[in-house]
Amino acid sequence: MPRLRLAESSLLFVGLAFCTRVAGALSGPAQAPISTPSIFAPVSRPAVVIDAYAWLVVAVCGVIFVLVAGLLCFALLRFRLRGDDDGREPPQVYGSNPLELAWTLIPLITVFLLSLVSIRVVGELQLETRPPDWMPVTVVGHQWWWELHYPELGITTANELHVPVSDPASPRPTFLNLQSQDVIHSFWIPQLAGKMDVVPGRQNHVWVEPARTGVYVGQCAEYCGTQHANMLLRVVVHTPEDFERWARGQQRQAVSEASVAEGRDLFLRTACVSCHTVRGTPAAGRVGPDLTHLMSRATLGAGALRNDAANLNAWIQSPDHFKPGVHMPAMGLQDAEINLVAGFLATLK
Ligand code: HEC
Ligand SMILES: [Cu+2]
Repeated sequence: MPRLRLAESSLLFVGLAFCTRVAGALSGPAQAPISTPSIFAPVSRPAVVIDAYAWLVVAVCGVIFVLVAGLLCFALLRFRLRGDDDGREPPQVYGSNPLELAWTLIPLITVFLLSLVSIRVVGELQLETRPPDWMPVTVVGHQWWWELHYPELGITTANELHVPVSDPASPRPTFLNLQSQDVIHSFWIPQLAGKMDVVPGRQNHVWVEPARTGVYVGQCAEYCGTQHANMLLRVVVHTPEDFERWARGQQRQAVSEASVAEGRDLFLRTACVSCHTVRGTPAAGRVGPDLTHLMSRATLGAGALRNDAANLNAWIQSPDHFKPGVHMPAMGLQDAEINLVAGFLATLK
């Protein structure tokens, strides 16, 4: 009974949609501008197209469900066992060509029409012809954080993707080239685009074209080890002017002679440099996130904790406390040394 199974899943889908809306309404104003990562509140083209397509399928399946369930209920009531029945089976009817034809052709036509729509939607998601104003970003999935490169702008950062808002009149989509450093991850920002696996040795692609500024949260969507749940991603959608400002800030070198020299020297003498890069210093490690503009990010450890002075100290002292199993060791520094190093990092705006 494939139609019934479809109907069941669409009912589940509608139920989930409803619960998400109710939960959204109950939870009140979300913490400031970060919107709930719901696939039912798309703000960017691939997600909008997928949302519309999903509702079309739900509507078609809903009609089928109502028809089938209605007929079933009708038959149950109309032909139920009544008091005046003699209990004998009514005459059975075998073979009706019009009926056979109807329940073969109607599902066939339905599936055929839906597949035509699917093909069109898949084509649209590929976006073969790119508008002139597109921006490339390379995303590298690591256990358990995201490395981000802007090849045209010469920017490297982590866990926070900044993109310009896209005006439908002159679209500015961002094309993401997805790679993995270790295992399979999955890149997913529910409000902006569908999920896309991030596979070692392969380059997958996804694009976003956000129509509204704001902060949209995403999450690795393929189990990738113990800290999979703490592999969050933020997408900050800026006005064009703000995006330029952000990009210029990132291109700048944050280290200067005026940087807290003691903390900087200690950082450079510690094994931190074999895993982290700070542009403008000899630190050029690639194992962990680029720290050149650490303080321009809102979180530490891919969303594990808020990025402030106290948390920075606590993280350096014991990253494992916040992300058990994390690939950054506690370096066994004295409290005073941690203060110095954190003091230096806190200047990297
Ligand atoms: C063996 C490699 C390694 C060493 C050594 C190392 N780190 Fe890390 N570090 C990492 C990795 C990997 C992460 C990302 C962890 C995650 O989010 O899962 C990280 C994350 C961080 C972060 C958070 C960055 C962000 O944007 O979320 C800071 C800050 C940091 N390290 C500072 C330091 C300091 C300071 C030292 C030296 C005392 C150090 N690290 C030594 C690998 C290392
Ligand atoms: Cu992952």
